[in-house]
Amino acid sequence: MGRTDKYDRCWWKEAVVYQIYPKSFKDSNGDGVGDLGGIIEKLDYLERLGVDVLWLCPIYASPQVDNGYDISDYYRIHPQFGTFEQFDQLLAGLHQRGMKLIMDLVVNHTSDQHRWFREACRSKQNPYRDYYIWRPPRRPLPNNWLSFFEGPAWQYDQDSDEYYLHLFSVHQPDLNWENPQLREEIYAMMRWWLDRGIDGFRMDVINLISKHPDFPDSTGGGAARIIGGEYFINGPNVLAYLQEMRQNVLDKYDVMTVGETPDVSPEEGLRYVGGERPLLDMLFQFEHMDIDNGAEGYWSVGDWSLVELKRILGNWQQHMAGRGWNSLYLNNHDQPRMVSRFGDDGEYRRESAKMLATLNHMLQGTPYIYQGEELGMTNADFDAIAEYRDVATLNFYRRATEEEGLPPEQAMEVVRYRSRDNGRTPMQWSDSTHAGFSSAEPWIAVNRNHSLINAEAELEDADSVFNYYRRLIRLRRTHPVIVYGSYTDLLPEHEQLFVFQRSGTEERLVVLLNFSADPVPVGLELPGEWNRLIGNYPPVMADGFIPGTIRPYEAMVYSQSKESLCT
Ligand code: TEU
Repeated sequence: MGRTDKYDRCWWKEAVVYQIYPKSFKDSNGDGVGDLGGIIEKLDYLERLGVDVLWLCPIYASPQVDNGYDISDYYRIHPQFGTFEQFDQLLAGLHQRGMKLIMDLVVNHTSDQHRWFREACRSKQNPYRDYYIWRPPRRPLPNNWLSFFEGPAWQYDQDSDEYYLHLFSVHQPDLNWENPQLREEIYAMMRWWLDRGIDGFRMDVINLISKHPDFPDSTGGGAARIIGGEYFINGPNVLAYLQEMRQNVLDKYDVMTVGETPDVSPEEGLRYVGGERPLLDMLFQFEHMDIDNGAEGYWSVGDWSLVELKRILGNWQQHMAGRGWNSLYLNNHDQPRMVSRFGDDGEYRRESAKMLATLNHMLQGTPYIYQGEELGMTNADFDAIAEYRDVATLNFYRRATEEEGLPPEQAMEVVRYRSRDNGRTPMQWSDSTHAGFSSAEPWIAVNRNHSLINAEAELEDADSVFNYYRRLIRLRRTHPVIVYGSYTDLLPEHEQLFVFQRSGTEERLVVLLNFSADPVPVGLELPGEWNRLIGNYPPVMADGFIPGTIRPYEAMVYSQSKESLCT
């Protein structure tokens, strides 16, 4: 890898992560729901793609109100997903292939069916009562905080005449991290999974675990995108808890951690991932995911601009450089598909899928691929609300149409754009019935474009989105500048082009991306000899030169050796 001793090298910086949403990945036992057996079947596929790490969304015991983010037992696998025998087989299969596994850690809340919560509900004296957050009744509610999934964040418990806090659904009561015993239980559970051999955690809404002890009413003035957020996002003790977690658990293992952190700025982000001994390895920041929020926030759609996207991503690049580390993602199980959102899911679907992939793999940070992204999968394209399954989507639709009188067509327009189900339709493995995902009717409908977009076709076609991803991932292995080089935006004000430079000890790259359906002149002086590394169109110029015009949704990466410039 050349003179890499100059870099602060880590395996998780060099890795490419693939995110699996188990319910929608592959069904092996014909019940219409994806499972561990299905993932095991597809290990060769993942190895062929070339990814290093799998991130598995929750597979724990759960009533599935929020598809597994409502956990009723951290030490059991939900029977629909499989058994521990299969889990161990999956882990061994990955490790044999030199791949790693990280699991979702969901410890801001549990399911209301968790034993702790059931005990807590028995009486105010129960030792588990304090594992959750209870407030005495106050008219009309303990405070005005809202849940991420609609309505007040408080639920009344008749038996005890108290309210409990739930920042997500009513069936996801928030844990009380103030309680040291609860924290110890969580650390023990983490050690238990790590001792089983897993390689790290993705930590669900980890910056929400510490709430302001006075539970004040929100004046709505904070930057946070949800009422009350200023009192529970990056709360007073969150860093202390993470420090304790590191000391009690993470320091003892060579693992990777990525914290999911809504509403974190790069400055705040550095408090988690910066400094001599970072608390976490990297974060999922949300700024670029909030770019198209409309005037009424998340459930309204606004315009986004490339200049703003570049500003956000560039700002994270700059802040993390040499101080922290970025995670790179353009979609996941909570977000619309990236081609439908930032590219063109019609005429230029393939080109724009590859162009966006180039962006995600060429910035500094660890790229995350969300299942199906490597096929250029698009938004769900459902016609009726009855086809949607996501609790957040259905809650929004009910509020909008029943409480606020929004015409159903208007509510559906937002749902079709924004719904988390856009990313949750089954993986499109083939053009056969149910897209080869299952032999039975899937729990959520398959996208009707599976006859055109599917893994079988992608694997065969040398020019496919899938094979472009393989090439991108391979480049990372041979060009350390992709992982470690510094970042400079060369055209920050350009409205259609994203052009940036990466500069390492031996090599310089220029990445040129066209975010529009028009051919656009580059208008940049890029002296010297350039070698084309990858592109999503056939080259027009002889090697050595960068073309002056970029075609619709074109992506190109050019490299220049620094030595060649000096001699
Ligand atoms: O998501 C947290 C979160 O912030 C989302 O609810 C977000 O507001 C929404 O998806 C739009 O951006 C995590 C998980 O990723 C999500 O699947 C869970 O539903 C949620 O936590 C609760 O565990």
